[in-house]
Amino acid sequence: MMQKMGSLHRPLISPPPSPKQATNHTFLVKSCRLVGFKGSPGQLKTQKSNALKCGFSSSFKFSTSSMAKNFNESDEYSLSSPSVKTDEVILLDFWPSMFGIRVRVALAEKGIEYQLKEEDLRNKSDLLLRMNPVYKKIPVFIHKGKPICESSIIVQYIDEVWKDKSPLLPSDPYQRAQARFWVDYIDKKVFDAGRRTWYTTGEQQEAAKKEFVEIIKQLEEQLGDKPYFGGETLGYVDVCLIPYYCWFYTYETMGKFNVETECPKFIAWAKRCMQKESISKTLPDEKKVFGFCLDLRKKFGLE
Ligand code: GS8
Repeated sequence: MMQKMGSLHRPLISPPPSPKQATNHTFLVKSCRLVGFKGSPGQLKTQKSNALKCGFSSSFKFSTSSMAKNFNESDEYSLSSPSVKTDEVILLDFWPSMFGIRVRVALAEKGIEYQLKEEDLRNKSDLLLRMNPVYKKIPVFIHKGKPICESSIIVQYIDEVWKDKSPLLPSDPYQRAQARFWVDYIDKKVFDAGRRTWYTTGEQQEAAKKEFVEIIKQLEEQLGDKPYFGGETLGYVDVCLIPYYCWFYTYETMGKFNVETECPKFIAWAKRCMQKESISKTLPDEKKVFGFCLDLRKKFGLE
């Protein structure tokens, strides 16, 4: 049975319901609107109790990027900058998603205010289904009412529209193609191998650990002696790769291995990135991600 589970291609944080889970959705974040909370203490209590249902009683924090605002379709916000209206920029997201985190990091790097709408992936909002009818997945970036889907495409879009601050993609076409190549490599390799380090057991898990380290070694080689994949400054590859770092604790603890011993330069790069506020304030707490995954493993009978 374990064998079968590990070989299935299922989305990491929205597994299909098993008969056991079909009646129990409490491990999912249920429509949490916690960012920039402005409600009454009573409302806050309700929100906390929803959060506790998600299984993060000890580690749950009511804070994320200061750039993100609580979303409500009827809400209006006063704007700090006339050129960036918060009602123009909405992100449909789910907090542990490395794909969503990419977009949040890009927005933080550029200093763009936005409204964050946390999705319940078991009960997707009409807005998500309307904005991403093809894949029905987060993240979806809605700019002036128009949706952009797929995290790497969203990050490129953000870079093109807000080009004045913190350019992410190189201006040289060849270098740009190289950056895209590596993000494509990350998309094809890191997510899947990473997932298998914590979501499988036995031989499959052993193979996943080896594969994961090989992938990271390949990336480390590409980094070379540069401070960032983008060179002297944070770039497109960095933004698309760093969200995985808050999952490393889960991969390493559940897989019982250590990436740093094999890839010290890669971990030094990740720590360097974490010194940037746009990243440290955006990535969720690694222990919170771990708690989330532990719950999933239990639900799937892997614990
Ligand atoms: C992947 C998005 C994705 O898998 C991207 O944006 O880069 N290639 C896309 N989103 C997941 C959550 S993160 O694992 C999702 O929305 N799943 C819901 C579902 O599959 O129903």
